[in-house]
Amino acid sequence: MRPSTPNPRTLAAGSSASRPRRSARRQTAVLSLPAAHGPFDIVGDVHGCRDELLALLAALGYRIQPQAGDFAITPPPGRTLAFAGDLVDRGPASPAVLRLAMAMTRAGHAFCVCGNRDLELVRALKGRTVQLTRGMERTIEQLAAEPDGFRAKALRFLQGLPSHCILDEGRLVVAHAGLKEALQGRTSPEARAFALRGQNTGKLDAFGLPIRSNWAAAYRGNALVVYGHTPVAEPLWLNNTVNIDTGCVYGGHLTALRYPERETVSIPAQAVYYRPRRPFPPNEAPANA
Ligand SMILES: [Mn+2]
Repeated sequence: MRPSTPNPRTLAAGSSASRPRRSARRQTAVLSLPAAHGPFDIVGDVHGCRDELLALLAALGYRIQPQAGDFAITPPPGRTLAFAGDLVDRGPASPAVLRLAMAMTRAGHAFCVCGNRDLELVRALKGRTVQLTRGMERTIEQLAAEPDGFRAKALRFLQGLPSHCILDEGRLVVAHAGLKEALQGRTSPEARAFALRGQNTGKLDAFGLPIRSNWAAAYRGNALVVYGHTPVAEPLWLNNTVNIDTGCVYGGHLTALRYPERETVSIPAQAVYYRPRRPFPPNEAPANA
């Protein structure tokens, strides 16, 4: 059960709120690029941490040039950036992160899979009632300060994000919450739900939050699955899967996996931007607060 929220509000993007409801259920397909062999730089949950994203891209050898109050970013020759989803929420600069991801995608330098927070923002931008919790309230405020037209552009971008990506002849899968082998390449609601949110065990932890099933422990697939969604103190390798959400927005690190090198590069957060209900790093006593 979701907790009730103090202040449900809506934020419409242009006129999209008046569009037929049917469009809300549009399924975004799997992005299948078997001929894309990389090399790739796959970035974990950014959650609006623009400064750390720029520092990470610089560390990965991307050229960053200021341009009209923003940045033009060029990958090292041959490399492509991939975002593992959850670009937004909780952090200080979600619109700037969206702008960066949108520009790089448009230029063919990046692609991005959808995260559960990205999907929730789609709902908000369509004028649906959303819960202003878990950092969504900050994103809504930040978006309200953006020029006209930006929200509609962001909505188009976010709506087009695939549930997961299959790359390099099927040897590499990028999915926000990971994806078990049987669901890889599938467009079913089950596959989409798994890729965006993972699977819960039906039990709650001491913080009243759902305990997620550890799909990676049972994973025996041939594809390397790169994912995020559940913050970990350090990149977590298990059975040909790797979790690269190292909790930047919680004061951890922003991490990228270089593929096929299978090396991770991490940049420390400049601040604790958000305090989660479940303490970060995991398995550490909650801070006195
Ligand atoms: Mn997530």
